[in-house]
Amino acid sequence: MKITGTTHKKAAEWVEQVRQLCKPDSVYWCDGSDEENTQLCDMLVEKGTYIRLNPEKRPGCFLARSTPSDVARVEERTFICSEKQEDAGFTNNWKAPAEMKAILNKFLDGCMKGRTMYVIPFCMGPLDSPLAKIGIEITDSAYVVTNMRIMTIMGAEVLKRLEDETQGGGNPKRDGYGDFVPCLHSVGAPLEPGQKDVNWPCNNEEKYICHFPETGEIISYGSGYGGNALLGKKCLALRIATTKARKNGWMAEHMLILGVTDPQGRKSYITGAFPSACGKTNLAMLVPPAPLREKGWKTSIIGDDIAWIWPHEDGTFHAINPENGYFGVAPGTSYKTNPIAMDTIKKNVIFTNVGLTDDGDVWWEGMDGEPPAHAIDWQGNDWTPEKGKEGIKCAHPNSRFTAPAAQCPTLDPEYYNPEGVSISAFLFGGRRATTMPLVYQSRDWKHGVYVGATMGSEMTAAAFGKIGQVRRDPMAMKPFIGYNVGDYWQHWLDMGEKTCACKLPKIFNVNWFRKDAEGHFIWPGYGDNMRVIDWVLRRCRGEVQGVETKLGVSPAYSELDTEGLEGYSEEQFNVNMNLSDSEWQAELESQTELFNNVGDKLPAELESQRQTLIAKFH
Ligand code: SAT
Ligand code: MN
Repeated sequence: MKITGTTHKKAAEWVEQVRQLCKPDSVYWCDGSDEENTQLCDMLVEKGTYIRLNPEKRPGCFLARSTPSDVARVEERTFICSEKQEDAGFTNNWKAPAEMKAILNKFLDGCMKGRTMYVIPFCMGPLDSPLAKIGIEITDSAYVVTNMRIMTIMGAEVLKRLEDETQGGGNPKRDGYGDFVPCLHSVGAPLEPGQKDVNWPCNNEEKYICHFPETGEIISYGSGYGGNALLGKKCLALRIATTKARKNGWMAEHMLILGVTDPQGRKSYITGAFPSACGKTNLAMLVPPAPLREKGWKTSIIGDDIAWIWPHEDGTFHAINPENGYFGVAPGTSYKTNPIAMDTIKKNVIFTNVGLTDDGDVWWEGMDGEPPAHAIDWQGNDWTPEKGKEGIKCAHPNSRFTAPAAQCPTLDPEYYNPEGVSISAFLFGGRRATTMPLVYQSRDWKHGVYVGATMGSEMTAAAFGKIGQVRRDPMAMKPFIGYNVGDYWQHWLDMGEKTCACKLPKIFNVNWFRKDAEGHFIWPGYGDNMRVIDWVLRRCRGEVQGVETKLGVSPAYSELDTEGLEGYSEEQFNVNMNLSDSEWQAELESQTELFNNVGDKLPAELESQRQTLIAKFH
């Protein structure tokens, strides 16, 4: 169904206003149809932005290569533009809205010259969900359109819903009913008449990823990559959503949602927040180890990145995944580490910045089998395993696949449920070689909030500081909280009052990455993490006692299902669970830096939680 405009007055006016400012050659309203997608992909192939992969090996798949300067989110260029600086807080860059709008308007004026302006109506979350958010992204990138089509519900159906809402249709309980989130994106590369376009247009000098929480707008300029450009994801579903969630009593979190069926056939759901490089996507797609599978354990996935959570009428917290696809890191993904992901990305996938094999398939570091004898790397150069030995990567470390959730073989049927799923437990977990035990349950909600707030992870890449150094990443949300982190923690504490303690999700901390004295990982990780989740779920049901420790409740060795787990003795378990007074004194001391940075907005409760632990580990 072709669309040419909308009866939604505010949307129509906004699109016209943007058209006048950005001055594109033409305006195109996306209907989200297959035909439209085929046309856009064909056009991108013709332009050179997309390479069509071998239809026998990867049907319906394309490869895009970005410019080397545009390969990831740019946190230094990401801004929260609230009226008051204190409403952005120390985790965000800040500029006053009027000042930022003045800067942006200069760049936006004529920024789409020579290009088509695409209007993308999209919805995050099932259309009928009370938490669903309708957005309209305006972009001058067809690459963005084709990715948004995978990552969101997109097109005519969404626009019709928005229009219907002005007539009383749809779900009147939807947060944001009748309205939409305006998301403006430009690659910032206008074309002069006759000027030939490049494969990956972007602006190498200027990038601005801006959020206006008070008016709920997003404006992104200069980048065409990932979360900078697919505005439904980190910009809407996290930064803007956190501000709406705070106002309206729900939570927008950087969490996976995993379904687990136990041998009795009982289904439970947990969510988990993990900083980057801690195996979040692998956990979301976890396959239980053979002995547990044989007993009847099964897993399913709802989400791998973002959870929207609210106190449901049934008294428990429910969650939906606002996304419609997976934008996953390719390198390291293999049948060994993540068979579910490998099966999800067989067709209809957009690959960005991975390697291209001579037979028209994709390749990246860590894929199963031998590296190809020859390939084209992500920058378009010849690549051989010899080059690999010299440290030249075939795929960029942040290369991605964009794959439809519906293609995931273990997608949970409740993924489509507008009411979401009831959550039994929240997991927090960073990468820590020392200090943190394999798993413990926090004493209560408030203690759990403290555990999440002080979460830290050792860096595996030099991007954020020294390798091995602990970077604090509260709730894995440091770059994604759209307001002051102190207020965000207070919101978490307040959420604990929304229902009786017995119905709140139980909060656990896990650490898959502890090392022994020789520097080896103690816990095997990957699928075996199911054994920890089994204990977590039995704790939630009150079926195991656990043992009290200075931190909370941890499993007794006998409570952990270790069947078939070779080489994990009780002795190793004890090393895995050990709490060292000196390590904990250092840990608690190092948390002061974070708390001092938060300053006046630090909820007293969190410092009091820290003091309680200091007294225990003195
Ligand atoms: O590029 S995204 O922001 O979508 C993914 C990530 O960097 O976490
Ligand atoms: Mn993420």
